[in-house]
Amino acid sequence: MPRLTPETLASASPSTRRYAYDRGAIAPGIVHLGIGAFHRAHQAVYVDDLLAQHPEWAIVGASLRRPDTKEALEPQGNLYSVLVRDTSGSACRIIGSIAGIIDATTEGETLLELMARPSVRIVSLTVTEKGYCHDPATGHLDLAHPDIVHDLAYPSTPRSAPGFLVEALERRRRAGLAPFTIMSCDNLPSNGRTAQRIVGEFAAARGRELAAYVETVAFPSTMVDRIVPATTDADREAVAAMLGLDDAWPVVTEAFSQWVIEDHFPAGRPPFETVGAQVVEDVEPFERMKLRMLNGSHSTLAYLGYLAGHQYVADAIGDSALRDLIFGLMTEEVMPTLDMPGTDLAGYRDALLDRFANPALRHRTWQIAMDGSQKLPQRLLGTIRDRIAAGQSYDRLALGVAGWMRYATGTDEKGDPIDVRDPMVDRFRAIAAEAGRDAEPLVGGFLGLREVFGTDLPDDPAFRALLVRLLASLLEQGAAATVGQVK
Ligand code: CS2
Repeated sequence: MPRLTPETLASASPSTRRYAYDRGAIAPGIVHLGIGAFHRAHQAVYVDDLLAQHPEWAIVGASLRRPDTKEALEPQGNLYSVLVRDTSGSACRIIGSIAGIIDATTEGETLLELMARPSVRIVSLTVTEKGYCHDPATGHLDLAHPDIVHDLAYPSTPRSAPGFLVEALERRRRAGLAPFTIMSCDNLPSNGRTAQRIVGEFAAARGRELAAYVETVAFPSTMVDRIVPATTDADREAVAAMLGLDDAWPVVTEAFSQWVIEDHFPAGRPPFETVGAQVVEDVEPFERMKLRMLNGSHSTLAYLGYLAGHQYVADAIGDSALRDLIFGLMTEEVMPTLDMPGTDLAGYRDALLDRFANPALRHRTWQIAMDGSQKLPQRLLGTIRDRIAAGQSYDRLALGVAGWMRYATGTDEKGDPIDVRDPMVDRFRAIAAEAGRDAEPLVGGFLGLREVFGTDLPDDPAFRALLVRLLASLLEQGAAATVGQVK
């Protein structure tokens, strides 16, 4: 089968929607760091809808870790397809908004030169939680992080996102240019403020004048939402059958998509509101709602679902005990912590339960379980803190945390190893090796991870005792039985 390229595009199956502009006339106004599946199914689609009217806002995407996206898409002229799937069927669309891809591991200088060009006015980010090289409990830059140590020693050949951002800003400063706007699209609390703190601290470590310039940078917060599981070979085959062309790396997603953007772009922005994004004064209530409701539920389902033997989210939410747990977690424990006048939170919850149940998306619990140390604070622990402060119960949220601890021990309920992916996995191994299968020392060991739990939660005796009880039950009775008991 021929490969998807600008030349073969005309032969794609006529039912396929495709970009509606002259790609020869588009120019990059956005540089995006972290061009993974999520970005390609989310921001790049919104931009694809804009380019016919606003050709100056195309995207050049960069990968900071691996060359694989560039290797897959460059032979396709950076065209790729987005396959939307749910119970009502599937639809394929070809996206043209990626004007170029840079492999930052070998082309760092090309990336920095581009970021320093006046025509680039936005640098956006989906580098995942760990890409911020920060301490998740406090939100401050981790100055001992190996990539940060490297980037401060060799600032003109950076590896990390903060390193690239600050070096590019330094070049703009020296050239007498205005800064670009930095738009975080990661699932972090107040992601704009978090990015600002980290980039500001990195700049301060480089020098005073640079730090002063970085203070003039705008960091709008955003809330992003679209479920995008990792692409599989079966997805590639499905796309090829629909297109009549081979696409080396399509992305598969749901119909739902949401993007809420804080309106703070002094260097200019595309009219995102004309293509379905919500441009608002204050994003934080939306972010908190999404992180606590969607992602908090997702992580809880991922750990407990994995332990109970569910490979996919749709199977986990199809398990009535887990569904009851997630329904109760959102209704009883999360919704009361959210202050969202005018938002139908029960409707939002019900829509989430439907989205999780989408049988056409094969979203692995193992995928969501990744990087728990970076995710737990904003997904579960912040809510627990609010519940403790209000003197209210949080058993279901605590079960999510205990599920994470059980998962992080690295052995499943059959005694088989779990492939735990997390920047702190070596510390999990040491904790599990020392504590064995005894809940009390395990909880003590995990709560000792201050980067995750801060200093307040480990000192709360009721929180600790609840975790010990739940983890003991997970170890002795297993996830399925324990989930059924927590009300
Ligand atoms: C998921 C998210 O992998 C994960 O941790 O919870 O990627 C989730 O699918 C997105 O935030 C949905 O918008």
